[in-house]
Amino acid sequence: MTRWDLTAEEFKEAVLENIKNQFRRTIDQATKEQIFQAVALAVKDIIVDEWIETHKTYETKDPKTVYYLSMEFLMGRALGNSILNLRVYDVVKEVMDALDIDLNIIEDQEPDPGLGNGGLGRLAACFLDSLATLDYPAYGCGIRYRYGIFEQQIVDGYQVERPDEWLKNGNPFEIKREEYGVEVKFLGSVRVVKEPNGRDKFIHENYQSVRAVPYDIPIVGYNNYTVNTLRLWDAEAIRKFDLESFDRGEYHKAVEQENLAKTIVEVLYPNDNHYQGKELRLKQQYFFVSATVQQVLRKFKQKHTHIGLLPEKVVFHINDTHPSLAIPELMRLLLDEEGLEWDEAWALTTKTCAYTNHTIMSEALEKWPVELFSRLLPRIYMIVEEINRRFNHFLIKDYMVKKEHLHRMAIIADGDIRMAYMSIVGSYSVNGVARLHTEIIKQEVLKDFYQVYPNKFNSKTNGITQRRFLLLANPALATFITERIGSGWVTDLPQLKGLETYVDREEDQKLFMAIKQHNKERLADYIKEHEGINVDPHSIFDIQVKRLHEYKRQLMNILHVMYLYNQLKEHSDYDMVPRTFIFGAKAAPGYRRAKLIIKLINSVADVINNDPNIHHKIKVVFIENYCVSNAQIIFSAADVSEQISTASKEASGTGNMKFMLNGAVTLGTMDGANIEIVEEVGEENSFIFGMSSQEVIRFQHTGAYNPWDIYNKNKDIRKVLIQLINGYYMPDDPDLFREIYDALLDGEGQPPDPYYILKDFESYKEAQKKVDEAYRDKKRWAKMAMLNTANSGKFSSDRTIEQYATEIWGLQKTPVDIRK
Ligand code: 26V
Repeated sequence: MTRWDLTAEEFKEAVLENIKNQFRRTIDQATKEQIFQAVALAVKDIIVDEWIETHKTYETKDPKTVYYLSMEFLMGRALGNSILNLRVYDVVKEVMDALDIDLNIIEDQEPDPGLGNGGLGRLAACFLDSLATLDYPAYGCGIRYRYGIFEQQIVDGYQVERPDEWLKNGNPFEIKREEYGVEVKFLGSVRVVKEPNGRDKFIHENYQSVRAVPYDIPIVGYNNYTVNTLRLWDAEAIRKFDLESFDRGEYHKAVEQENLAKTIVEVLYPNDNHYQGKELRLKQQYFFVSATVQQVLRKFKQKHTHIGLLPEKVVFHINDTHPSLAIPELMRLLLDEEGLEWDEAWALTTKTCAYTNHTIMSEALEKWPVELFSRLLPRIYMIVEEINRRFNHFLIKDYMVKKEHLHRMAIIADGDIRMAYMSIVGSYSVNGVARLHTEIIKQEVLKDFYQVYPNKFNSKTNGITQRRFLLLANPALATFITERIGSGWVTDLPQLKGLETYVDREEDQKLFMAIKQHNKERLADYIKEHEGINVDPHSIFDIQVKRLHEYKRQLMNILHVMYLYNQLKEHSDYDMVPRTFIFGAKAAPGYRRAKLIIKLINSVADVINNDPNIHHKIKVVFIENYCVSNAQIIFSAADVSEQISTASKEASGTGNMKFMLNGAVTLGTMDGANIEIVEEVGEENSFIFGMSSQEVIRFQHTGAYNPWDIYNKNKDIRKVLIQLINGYYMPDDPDLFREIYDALLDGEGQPPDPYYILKDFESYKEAQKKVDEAYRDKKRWAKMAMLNTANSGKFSSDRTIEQYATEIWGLQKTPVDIRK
């Protein structure tokens, strides 16, 4: 059975059979969760035939393949997306309707696979969708974490983390591939012996090891036959069956190995943009990278006798530095297993690896202590040392770098291994994720490396998949668009430009805004159900959803809400369009200040939402547990998209693109991809404010910023700040938010207000005022919103992936044809 010849009758039969065989029940006895499992298995049945065909095609044609290595894949739910990409949504819906079952409720039974933190993991998921849709041979390679990103609850205004048990009922889409298991070795020591031919042989002894076993998840292309693979590695203990026969010493070791296996894949690190040198994290990194590289080489050797062909058939893409051990691991296999000389191995490695940088935040740059690294990965450390030694030598010889200046660029320095530097030296391509970000990398953060390797550096502006974030998440708007310009946009987003013809037609403006209204009501229902708050769907929906981080400045947003509330309290006739300020954000569990900002948002919400005297002009909502599945309800309901990071800090952002696609207007700084968004839609259709990245960088260099000057001059700001410490929002604990006040004004040893919140506040306030004015003019607003959708074509991950495929990876499209 393929997606093209599926009938309703067949599908229904398949679902009923699955319920019988899996649960010994009939459909009317089955729980919703069981029906979900049965439907998912019926869908998987369609997918698997095409999956097999795809891999047969790859087997025969033997095309170059990208292995996208990533610690994170923030996939979101698979069922709805799979049936949409298979184009069997209508058939499945018909069957469910006939059975009197609500398909949406069945979809809601699926746990949201949250194997990622935020932007970097979601980008990887969008890329997989585009790769499959564009017929490119690709694998996503990562870790099958037992627990994904924690589930956030808000208790008494505070974030509380609960484990995410996404595998509790099994995953109907995955297939365990026992036969592809490989061994990964840690710890121990390396003995060097001379071989008769004079070569050194490196023998890794007294190690502990685990067995890496892959689980494959299908990635269904849209409207084609391609089904690619997300390969997630699980860890199992080696030889666990003969535990009993071990003597005491070995028994101990066996238990250790058992524990090692269990702990490695236990949980996703919930940090975003903050590095901590944790041993377990390094184990995770080497575990999945070693398993992947070993398995890819094994497969390559089954087809090819000449290892020199490797770069023509394989590319390892390194998603941030987290999988950068692919570089020394590939070197190890080429040297120790294939017997290549260093120079040959290095030439192959540096033609096979490509690296993307996703952040310039210095606290996110990975550097592993030599002591830890060399103990855990003794052979890999020897290789990194040699890479460093040769790189230093090259700098001295070819670039006349003076010995005393080597330190700045060294891969190993001050007792640390700097992973970004190793990634650049070991890759043939280094890319940033938006134009500004790439420029900052080249001119500031990695300037020395840009001077040495100018040709490696390139820019690939991020993108998002319109299949999930418009076609699936906003069906009403999708239909509106297709009725006017046809359905080509689903795989060719720039066609949205065709909507420009309609932006001045009053009838279409009204329809467009009616769809927005419908989506706002859907979100209002969600908010009522989950947060118990009534919001007015006719108010402006002003939304900021993203990880909580100081540089993203959720604090500036809530301080402005406090300011508006003061205006309403001071002037009974204060004129503003009613506004609902919506937040959604997880904070890293150890990031104290971020968690305090969540508490502040909730405290402000409590006071404002319960004040009858402001006539519901402002509501503040914090949506619990922001994740891919509720994101699919949130983006389509926004009027205003808050993208207010301190300029230079947000590498790209991708939420900004999801809002734009769904007809929200950006209120933002000139940062990351916002710059390119404004370039596409025009400054007159956005609300831009704040310092430029150059100004921020200059201030950072000179340190010429004193927030007290602003505090003293600006009484509105002063009033808001004093409310942080006088118990206005926290009568029982007036000192709770003092930390925030202090950080903005004095900095406690740090520079004060390092993200320039007070500096940008006035200009943010002005921009917000303009939003209010613009919204009063219904036609003007409708046109702006429509123009945002119409001009979002550039931000499809299809465009991004075409650029990676042609400019970095050198892939050929390899379509799958089933109708032979
Ligand atoms: C960094 C770290 C540091 C070590 C500890 C664990 C951990 C986990 C995740 C990260 C990722 C930080 C980088 C990141 O997510 N960058 C985001 O990438 C998006 C996709 O390119 C981009 O749109 C966002 O602007 C950027 O912040």
